Amino acid sequence: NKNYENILTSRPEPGVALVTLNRPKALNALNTALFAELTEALRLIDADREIGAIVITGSEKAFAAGADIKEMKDKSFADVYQNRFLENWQEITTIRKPIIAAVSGFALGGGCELALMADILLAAPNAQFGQPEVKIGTITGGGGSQRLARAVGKSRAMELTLTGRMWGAREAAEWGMASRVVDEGVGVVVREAVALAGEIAGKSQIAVQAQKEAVNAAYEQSLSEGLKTERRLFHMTFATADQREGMAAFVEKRKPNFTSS
Ligand code: CO8
Repeated sequence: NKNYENILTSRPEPGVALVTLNRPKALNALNTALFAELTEALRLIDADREIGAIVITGSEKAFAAGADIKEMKDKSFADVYQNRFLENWQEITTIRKPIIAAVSGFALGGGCELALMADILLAAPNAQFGQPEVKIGTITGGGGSQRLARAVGKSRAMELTLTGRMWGAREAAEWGMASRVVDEGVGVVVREAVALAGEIAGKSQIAVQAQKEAVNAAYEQSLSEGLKTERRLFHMTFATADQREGMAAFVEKRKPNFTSS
């Protein structure tokens, strides 16, 4: 485990990597340094054959309170445009392994957008989501307009981004943005996310990653292209040892021994 300044990484159970955003004094505001560390850590985890799924979390009080306003406030158009400010955020969406966001407390602005980049979102009862950019004279810049609209629908996305009001865990789950609200209690959402990640990591990694790619096609491609992508990936699994092993194990009434090959 590398030592980072703004994040913590650990392996809470076999096959699972846990990345904890760790700038508690700034409520995990996402500055350039934190994001550079996060993307580097995720790239290393993606290349690690021991890991099958990833959990990203923050603290009890804040998943992340947004992009770092203190870092942004004096930047000019030329600065942000020419230096492609925060454009590297989208690297997270190129990670092959499933990413679960375990959200407690504030997930605002870029913090909400980061949670929306995850493949699965679990919310603690105290989770508070929001896209408050409009209140500080700017707009969503990390996918809030696109991913939030896809997750909750146009009318809600408009209302939420145009007012900047917060919404809670229950609303997020009702609207389909989060898959569920977990029980009350310190760290429960992280434990649930780690258990879910462990369950996923125990499957064929090739199948898991192809399945993630296929679902993501639903958000990137037309229906007919997405269906074609799915079918190609489905056919591709027939070139893997894991497909032969999985189906043989079913017929022989035994547990499969996946080798991710
Ligand atoms: N940036 C920098 N510092 C922050 C941020 C932030 N986003 N949020 C909180 N902090 C700091 C505070 O300044 C404070 O520091 P200090 O002790 O030095 O004054 C410390 O964290 C604790 O915060 P508060 O005292 O404010 O704590 P409260 O419990 O009173 O309030 C809130 C918590 C409601 C979360 C409040 O801190 C807040 O409103 N924060 C700002 C939320 C916000 O506006 N976020 C959106 C930022 S814009 C954005 O994210 C754009 C994303 C673009 C992505 C582009 C990708 C390409």
